[in-house]
Amino acid sequence: MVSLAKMQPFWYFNPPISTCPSGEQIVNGGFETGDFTGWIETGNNQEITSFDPHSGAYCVNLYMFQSWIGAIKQELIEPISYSCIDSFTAWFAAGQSGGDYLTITVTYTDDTTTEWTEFTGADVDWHEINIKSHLDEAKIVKSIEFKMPAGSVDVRIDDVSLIGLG
Ligand SMILES: [Ca+2]
Repeated sequence: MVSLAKMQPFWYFNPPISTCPSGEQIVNGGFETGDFTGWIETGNNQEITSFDPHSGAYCVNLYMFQSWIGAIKQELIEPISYSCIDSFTAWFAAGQSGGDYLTITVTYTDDTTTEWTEFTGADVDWHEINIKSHLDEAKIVKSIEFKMPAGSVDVRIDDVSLIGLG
């Protein structure tokens, strides 16, 4: 006679364990501290501004001045695999000078990167970037950087968000 114990499905003994981090993984993604808390200023020209933020009281403005460019980067508190990412988004808009470009660079734990450039269109409206849709599904994200490509002038960023599935 077969015992009941032997008839238990495999998952009874090996329940799936989620190791994904939960909730918001970006520190100060809306810049509402009014400073660069959580971010590394990797360029020369970046400032917190209260000019028309996407939400709250502040956003960040990357701008060009005397050929120096603006850039900011955030190292995640904990690297996160693609399969653990529920959503990864940001909002960006041209500054007061019109349509402009923004380069996004995601770095993985093996130090390879995914990099692409977005264009605001010729207006000052906010646009959402679906960062997750650009990612390498086989890799683990460790940082994200926003910078102005050469020839760009004035770009705002707000509400950077990475939600974990845990
Ligand atoms: Ca904000």
